[in-house]
Amino acid sequence: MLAECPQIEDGALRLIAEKVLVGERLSFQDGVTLYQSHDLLALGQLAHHIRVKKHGMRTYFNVNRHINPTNVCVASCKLCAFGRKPDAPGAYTMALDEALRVAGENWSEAVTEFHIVGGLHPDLPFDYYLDLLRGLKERFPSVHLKGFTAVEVGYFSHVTHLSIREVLERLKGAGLDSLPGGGAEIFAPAVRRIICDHKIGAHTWLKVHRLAHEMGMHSNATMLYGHIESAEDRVDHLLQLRNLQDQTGGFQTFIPLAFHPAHTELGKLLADDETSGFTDLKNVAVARLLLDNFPHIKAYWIMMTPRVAQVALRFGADDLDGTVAEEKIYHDAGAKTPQALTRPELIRLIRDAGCEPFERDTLYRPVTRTETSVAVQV
Ligand code: V47
Repeated sequence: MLAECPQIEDGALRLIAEKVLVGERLSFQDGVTLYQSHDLLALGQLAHHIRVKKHGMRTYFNVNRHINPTNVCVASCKLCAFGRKPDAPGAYTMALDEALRVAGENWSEAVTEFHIVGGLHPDLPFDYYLDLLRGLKERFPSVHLKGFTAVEVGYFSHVTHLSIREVLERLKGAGLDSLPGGGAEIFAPAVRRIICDHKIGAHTWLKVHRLAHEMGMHSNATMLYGHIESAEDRVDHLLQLRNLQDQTGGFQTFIPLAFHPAHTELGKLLADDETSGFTDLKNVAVARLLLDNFPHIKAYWIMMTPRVAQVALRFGADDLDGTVAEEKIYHDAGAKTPQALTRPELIRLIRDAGCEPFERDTLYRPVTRTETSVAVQV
């Protein structure tokens, strides 16, 4: 394939290309070199090579729904526009029956996943979350419950005085099937102190995921980029994830998340506005190249727009996430993307990019549909 990339002029990048082509693991320094490179097409071509080796042109998506039971949050993370103090305008907390009603809105047989995350509420008892999971499982037994970031799990442990393992066991016992990848941000303590001072540190984030994997649950991982972090911080973050994955194999998907500055304290500190399409594609490609043991890289269309997410399918990504209905965290931070896409819209984006749509459940098993079940769209 090097013959197919004669345009790689940078000697260091050519050496990395050779490693990628023989399946050799990339080093910390390789990661920094990749981030420093502006040869996006070369990065994309190498990442696409790995994507094709792992998945061919198959491109995964699912039909899911986000449920954010509360935006009330004791933390005041500078990166976040979603969290509110209890008495602040726009603060909300759903009563249990309301959360169950929201889950069932526009309900169709097509939904296979509820993605449940929220703020760190000062007063809601842990039983609220257990009852929510039980209620969802009872009403929607076929739907996978992916919920609670490691930050929420750490907070539940803090307020209940239960160990993290016990919290996870109780959540699992109430119906939780897997964990989403949120709250990872950037592991480097100096950056974390500024962007999300009130959150658990890297050690606890990784511990929550390690324990979940040991208990047989899968999870995802994210990285928030495009703020004050350096290339070295990003590579360090990715390699810490790769290291845990070597030990547990429990991660399914990595999702690079671009920082959206609107209505955030962090946004006021930054000279630059939103990330560029170039940076978004680079982060997808570098993640695909460094995270050799992660099965999937997700181009989260909500965050990078459907247009850039579609292009990312040829820069290392093999998953577009899902229909999402209805996203709040990014839209509170100024995202101009729609709050939902339909199944046919996702399929069209994938086909347009010359890829093969593959509807999956949360565990990447195929979802087969009858004529009637796809006739009802979310
Ligand atoms: O952890 C919060 C990020 C994450 C902002 O696991 C922000 O399948 C940008 O983790 N600008 C939550 N990002 C979203 C998340 C996620 C999304 C889709 C799929 C999955 C999955 C996980 O959103 C937070 C934080 O990193 N975030 N505020 C902001 N202003």
